[in-house]
Amino acid sequence: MFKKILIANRGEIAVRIVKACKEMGIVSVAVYSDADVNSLHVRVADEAYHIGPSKTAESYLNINKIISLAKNVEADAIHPGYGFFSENAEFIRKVNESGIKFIGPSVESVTFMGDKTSARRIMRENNVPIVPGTTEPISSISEAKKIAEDIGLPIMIKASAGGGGKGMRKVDNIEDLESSIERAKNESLKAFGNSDVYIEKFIENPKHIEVQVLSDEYGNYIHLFERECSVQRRHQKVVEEAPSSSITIEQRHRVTNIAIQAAKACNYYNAGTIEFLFDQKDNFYFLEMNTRLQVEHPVTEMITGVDLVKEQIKIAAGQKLSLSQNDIQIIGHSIECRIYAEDVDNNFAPSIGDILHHRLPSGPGVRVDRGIDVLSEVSIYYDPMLSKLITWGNDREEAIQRMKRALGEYQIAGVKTNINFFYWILEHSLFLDSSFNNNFLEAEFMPLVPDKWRENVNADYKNVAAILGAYLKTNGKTLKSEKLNTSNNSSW
Ligand code: MV4
Repeated sequence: MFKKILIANRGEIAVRIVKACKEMGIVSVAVYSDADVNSLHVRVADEAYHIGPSKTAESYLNINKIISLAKNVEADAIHPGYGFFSENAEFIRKVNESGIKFIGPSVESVTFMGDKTSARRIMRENNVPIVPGTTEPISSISEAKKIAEDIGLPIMIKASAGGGGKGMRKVDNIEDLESSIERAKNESLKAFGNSDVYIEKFIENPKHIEVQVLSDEYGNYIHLFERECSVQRRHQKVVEEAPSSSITIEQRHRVTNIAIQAAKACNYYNAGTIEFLFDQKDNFYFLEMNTRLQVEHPVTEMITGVDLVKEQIKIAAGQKLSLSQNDIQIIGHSIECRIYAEDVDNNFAPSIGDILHHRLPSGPGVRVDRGIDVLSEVSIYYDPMLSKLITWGNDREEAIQRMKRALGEYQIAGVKTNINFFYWILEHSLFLDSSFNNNFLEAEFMPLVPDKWRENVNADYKNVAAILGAYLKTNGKTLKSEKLNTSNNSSW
């Protein structure tokens, strides 16, 4: 087993990885930029090293600095977390060449799955259903026209180097095809340094269902069931849950089997996720494979009891999977809310500032994965996600009730948060009966007038955080403590 792991990341996921290291008796090494001097991951790791300025390109995304630091501190492995270097083939290759172990998949798996057209080709060759469309980049407008006519409009134009919805464009009319392709190519070139785009049939109102897989370096594969992530805003997931309450046992059986086939198709090892679009005609279509640990991994941990980060570390250390498929059972239901420092009523603009007060929810079935603490700072440089609030219940209803109870206990002051927004989601009839699809927030929330949506939220659960923040800022002089009772106060 490794003696020392360098964590090439920050925030809540770095803190999460430190926890796994501690449980395994492995020394954890944090890295941090100027802006992260006071960050929680720096405080909890066994060792912490400054790696440069706040801009990610000069710190968290500086390959040479991170690898040479890992060598200097004699780390025997690097965990990339998610984002940053987690799916960067050049980084993985250089880590491997340095003799340090990368905790994640091979360069080849990441390369094949990173190019979305090559991923589609590999999946098709291995009988994994893909969305109808092209498996090579578009080479001419006339070719694109013919394909669009064959599969029928509307279609999606997607960037080969994209993923997660970046560089995606819907085309409804054939007259718009040429200009849409031109624009998609330009955007893709700017965003990814590659202008290749391909075509997919547009799937109407799908659900996003993804399957967690684990595999070792000896060809053993298991799945840990699915997560439902259909509540998204601008391709950012907002609420995730496991298992999905929109699929039958037969559909679960089918999609998990397809996911294992997909992982085998690229000789995958370590933790990975296969994303599917699930349409209204009972089809699962391969969308992409995420070759990393995902933000929403805790809901899978909560329903299976498996610690995915520890499993990742064991696999990278060359151990065989100690779990077989029969060991993995779904127990209960889990939901995750991504708590962001943002202003919901100002188009979800990031809310920057110092964390003046932070008190976490607790009690039965509650977990918080956080990257912040009192006196840490939400800066402009990084994603403003503060924490992930995760609940577990014997069934979905209990998980939802616990989530609402925990949201009410969550106190944070210094930045605006989206905490109250979750009551609106968790009390919505489409969420409650699981009939929501990918269009849910766009159709149901975005048309609402700012601030008016709060009137539809059950007052019993309203969060005290905003008022508490105002209270702290005034040192208790102007606001009396009874104002903290929010049950008939509309200014929260
Ligand atoms: C699609 C689609 C419809 N048809 N592809 C891909 C990445 C994901 N973040 C959004 N993606 C979509 N790809 C085809 N061919 C619709 C979406 C989509 C979506 C999918 C699942 C959950 C939420 C979504 C929100 C907007 C668009």
